[in-house]
Amino acid sequence: DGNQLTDIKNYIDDETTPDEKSDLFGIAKDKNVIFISLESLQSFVINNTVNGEEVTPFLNDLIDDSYYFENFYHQTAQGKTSDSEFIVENSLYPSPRGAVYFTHAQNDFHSLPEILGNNGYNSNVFHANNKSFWNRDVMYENTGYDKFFDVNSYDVNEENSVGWGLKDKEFFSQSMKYLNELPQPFYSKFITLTNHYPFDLEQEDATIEKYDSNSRTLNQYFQTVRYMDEAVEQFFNQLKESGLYEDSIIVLMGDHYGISDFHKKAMSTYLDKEYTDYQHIQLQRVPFYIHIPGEEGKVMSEIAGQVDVKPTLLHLLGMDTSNDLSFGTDLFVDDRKPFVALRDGSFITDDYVYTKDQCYDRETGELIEEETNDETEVEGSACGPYVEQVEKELSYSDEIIFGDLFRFYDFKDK
Ligand code: GP9
Ligand code: MN
Repeated sequence: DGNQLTDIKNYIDDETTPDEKSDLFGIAKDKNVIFISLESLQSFVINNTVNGEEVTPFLNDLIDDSYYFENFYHQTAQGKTSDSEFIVENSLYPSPRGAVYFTHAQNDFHSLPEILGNNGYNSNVFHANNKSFWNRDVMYENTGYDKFFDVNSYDVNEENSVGWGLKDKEFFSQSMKYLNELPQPFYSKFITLTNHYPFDLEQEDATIEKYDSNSRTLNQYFQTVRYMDEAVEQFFNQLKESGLYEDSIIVLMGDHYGISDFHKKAMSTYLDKEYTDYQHIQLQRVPFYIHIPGEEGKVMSEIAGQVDVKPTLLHLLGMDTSNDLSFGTDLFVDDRKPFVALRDGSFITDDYVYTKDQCYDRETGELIEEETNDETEVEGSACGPYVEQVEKELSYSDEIIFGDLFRFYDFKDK
C-alpha cells in the first residue's frame, strides 16, 4: 500500500535530494532539449585510436565545449535501450528481470516528458524502428510524449538501410523537417540505430579500417562507432543551419555496452589490459555529454550514472524537484550520494569498485586485501558500508515499480 512509500520518501529525502542548488540551476531555462541516445556506445572508444586513427574525432572535439562525464556508468539490464530510456526519464532502476517497458508500462510514472509537458514543453521521440518495439508506443503514450516519429515517419529503402534499419545519417537528415516544425520549447529524444550489434556497415560508409582480432564483433564495432560519430557531427551542422542550435541544449549518452564479455580476449588485447571483473565494471562506462551552446563546459570526473540524468536536466532547466522521487542526484551539486549502483548489486564509489563480492581500488584496480577470512569479510571491508545500502536502494526502486506506488503520491505539479 501507500505506507511503503513513506520509508522510501524518507530515504530519498535523506540520501538523494540535496538541499543546495548548483551554480548551473536554470542556466538552460526555456531552451529546447535535444537528447541523443547513442546506440551501444562505450567510453573506451573516446579519445582512443584503432590502427593509429581516431575512432570518434567529432565526439573527442565536443568534449572541449561540453560538460563531459568521464566516469558515467550505464545501469541497464535485460531491457537494454528501453532500460536506458526508463532510467533516464524516471530516475528509477530497471527491473531485475524483463523490461519495465513491457511489464509495467501502465504504471503511474512521473517521467521527464510529463514534467516538461506540465511546464509548456512539447515532448517527442525520433526513432526509425517499428513503434511497438520494446512496447514503446504504449510506454511513450503513458509517460507523456506528444508524438513518436517512428519508422512510418521515414522513407526507408534498401539503399538507405543497413543492419537494423535506416542508417543514422539518413535518420537525422529526414528528421530535420519534423524538428523544424515543432512548437518550442521542445524535448526531443533521438535514438540511433546503426551502431547496433552485429555492427554491420557497407564498405561505402566505412571511413576507417576494421580492427584485427579474433572477434568479428569488436573488429566491426570501431567502424560503426565512427559512422555514428559522423552522423552526430552532421546533425550538429544541420541544427546550426536550421537555427535551432542556439536555442537548444544537446545531451548525448551511450545507452549501454556494445561489446559483451564474450569478447574479453579481443578486448583485453585491444586495451592491452587484463580483463578482470574490475575491468568489466569499468567498461560499463558510457559517454555522457551536456552541450550548452555558448558555455565552455568542463571534464567532470565525479562518478555518475543514468539515474542522475533526470534531476540534472530538470535543474539545468530551472525546475524544482523537491517533491519528486528520484534515486539520482543533480550532477552539478557537491553534496552527492556516494555511490553509483548497477542493477546486479555491483557499485562504484569515489574510491572503490565492488562486484562479485570483491572490493577493488577504483584507480588501480587492485583487489583490496581483506582483514579477515570469515563470513563477515565483505561487511568488514572497505566496500562493506555500501553493500546493504545499494541493496536497499535497488529494492526500494523495485517496490515502486512492482507495487505501482506512485499511484499513492502527490507530486504537486499537475
Ligand atoms: C531498437 C533499438 C535497439 O529499437 O533501440 O534496441 P536494443 O537491442 O539496443 O535494446
Ligand atoms: Mn541499445
